[in-house]
Amino acid sequence: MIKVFLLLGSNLGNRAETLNKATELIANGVGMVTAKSSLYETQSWGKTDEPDYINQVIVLQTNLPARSVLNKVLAIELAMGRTREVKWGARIIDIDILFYGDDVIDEPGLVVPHPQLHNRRFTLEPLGELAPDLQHPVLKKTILQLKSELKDDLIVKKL
Ligand code: PH2
Ligand code: MG
Ligand code: MG
Repeated sequence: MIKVFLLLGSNLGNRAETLNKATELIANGVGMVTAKSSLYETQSWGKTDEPDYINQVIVLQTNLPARSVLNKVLAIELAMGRTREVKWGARIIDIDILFYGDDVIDEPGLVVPHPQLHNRRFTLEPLGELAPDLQHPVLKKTILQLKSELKDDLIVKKL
């Protein structure tokens, strides 16, 4: 079994309910959900005039290859009404793969570890709650170390 970390995010509609629904769909179709972080209300990163997000990290155990995990979470996004208009635009649901075990993957549409995770407080705070000592397989630093070097000052509030 591979341990997979996913980041969930929503900044439209009933955000908390959306994340719970997404977790349920992931548990039913992708793999066993073994841990969930708290919910965090987070300022929008990248496009700062967007509504605040709720973000959460969940941990999954699965035998599926990374590409299948990706295809399944993209299908869940679509089933939940996700549309893609502008980069970093508001969205009902976004599900990103942060880590797929220790694997380093760089393929079209599938880059793991997530190439931006170390730059984003909205990711490192919930990730640090679940796995502070996890080593980033490319940067060779723990989540705690990455958090201490973080330059992102956008507000991230644990709910
Ligand atoms: N996702 C983005 C862009 N900006 N900001 C926050 N706070 N949370 C997100 O999940 C997020 C974002 C692109 O996927
Ligand atoms: Mg994203
Ligand atoms: Mg995404």
